[in-house]
Amino acid sequence: MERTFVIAKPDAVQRGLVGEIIVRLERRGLKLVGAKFLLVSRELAEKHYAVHVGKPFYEGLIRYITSAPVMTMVWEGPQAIAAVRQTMGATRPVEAAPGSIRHDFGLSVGRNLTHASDSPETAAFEIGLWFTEAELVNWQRPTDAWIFEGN
Ligand code: D4T
Repeated sequence: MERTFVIAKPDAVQRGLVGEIIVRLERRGLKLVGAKFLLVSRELAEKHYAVHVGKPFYEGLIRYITSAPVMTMVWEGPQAIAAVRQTMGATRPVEAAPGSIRHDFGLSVGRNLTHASDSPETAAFEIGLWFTEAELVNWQRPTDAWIFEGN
């Protein structure tokens, strides 16, 4: 079973889309194992976006993610990383597939509503950065056998 890290970014919170994002991931069959609503510090934002230091959009990205509260989450499921990125859609909303969150609710890359880990290494790093082990919940769902093959 794979875990991935998700942020409903400030624009998603301000626009009242946190519930919509959660509904879509729940409906897909993914399982929520951690959640935290917070205002992101510059220090945490810089650690999260360290790979983008020096890029033209870096300062704007840090300003955006620290501008208002975010909802951070950890979701679990088979191939959760790929599944969640598919549900989010491509980074640029106008390139995101119809039916994806970024397509259905977004227009600008700098206001693309969500973040989701893009590889197992990134997921491990990001979950460790944003959550402690004690904040993640291992729990059983009776419906898992109807969603996860081989369960
Ligand atoms: P995140 O990291 O938010 O899930 O986005 P992606 O994984 O889909 O995209 P990314 O790492 O390439 O970009 C991180 C973040 O930077 C913003 N961005 C990106 C931007 O404002 N302008 C740009 O030109 C690019 C490439 C959007 C997402």
